[in-house]
Amino acid sequence: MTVETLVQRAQRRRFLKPFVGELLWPPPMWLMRQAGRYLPEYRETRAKAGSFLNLCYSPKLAAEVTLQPIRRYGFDASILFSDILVVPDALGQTVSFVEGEGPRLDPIEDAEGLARLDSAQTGDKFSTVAETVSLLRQQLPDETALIGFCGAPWTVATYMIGGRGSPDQAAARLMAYKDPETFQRLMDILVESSVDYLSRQIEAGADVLQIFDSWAGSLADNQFDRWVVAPTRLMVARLKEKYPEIPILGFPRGADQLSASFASQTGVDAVSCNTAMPVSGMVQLSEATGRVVQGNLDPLLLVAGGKQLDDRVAEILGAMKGRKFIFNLGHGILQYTPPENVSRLVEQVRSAA
Ligand code: 1CP
Repeated sequence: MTVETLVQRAQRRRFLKPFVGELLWPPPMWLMRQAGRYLPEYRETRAKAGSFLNLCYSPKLAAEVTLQPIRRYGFDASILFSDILVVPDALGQTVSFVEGEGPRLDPIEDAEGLARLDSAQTGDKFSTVAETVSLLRQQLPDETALIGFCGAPWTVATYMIGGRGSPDQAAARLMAYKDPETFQRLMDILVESSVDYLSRQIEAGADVLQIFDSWAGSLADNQFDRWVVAPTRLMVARLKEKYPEIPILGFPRGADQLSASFASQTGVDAVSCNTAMPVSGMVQLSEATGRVVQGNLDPLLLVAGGKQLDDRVAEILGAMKGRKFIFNLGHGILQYTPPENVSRLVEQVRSAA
């Protein structure tokens, strides 16, 4: 397949300009989890779909909810509507979403549980998601970039082993200490299936990828190198070999001081910073790595609104001006965010001088 060159796509889609080294001001912007429950139109489509996974596997409905925040706010990028847990689901693990509580999986406890995963059967579900990407590329405005994504192997493994979200990811960290061979096999399976999943998204029309490592911050530095850096580096290498024109954003949430070495060792084109990263840290990261930096407004401040929001946005913009920067939140938008606060934010970023 011939992918249009990045330089060509960047002429039409301003989101891509920082990736070809063009400094752009006001900076491009989008918000993590920009499609979701804070929007009444999302809640309506979500109700129509029935279950959350059904929404992920209904290309027309998934495309519709992806487009909703673009219609409202005109962000520079849209992100495919899906979930990081589509990969374990496609591998045959039982995954469900309990209303108001989050994901539940039948946890993998040992090598035997791991042996029940079946990489050979992922194709149907992955191609259903790829169909959403194709629909989106037809329906999106030509100037809007389309982000494909998956979870990083470490973060996806925390759910597969813990069976649910947890504050400390103890179950996965314990297995990684006690049985690193089994844990490594799980990483290998996830690298393989995630590269396949992302490749299909690229083939269907994704412009850029983001790899979400939401729980990267819970690991000691040696474990971080082994379970965050190494699998991500492998994924990036495999993807870059096939698709050198597709930029990759990494989101090692909570990596803090390890962010710069994460960037250089994995080969990602951009690093997304969470809220706890100081603004001065984003500046340093930009200088030390030369990569695109994305971040990092506190999602709770977007709920609060008002002068504090305006001031903090101005502070971030002031520090990042003149750098390859993408404006975003430090983590996903919260359910109780007033949609009008998002309008106010968009207006402020768009009028950045
Ligand atoms: O019922 C609903 O509507 C459920 C809420 C919801 C939504 C809107 C879930 C359940 N997933 C999603 C979509 C989603 N998830 C997107 C879509 C696109 C967009 O950004 O607009 C993306 C990129 C994700 C990624 C995701 N899912 C992550 C990584 C990013 C992050 O927020 O840290 C993680 C950890 C998940 C797991 C997950 N899925 C859903 C929930 C509530 C969770 C978190 C569970 C926990 O508390 O650990």
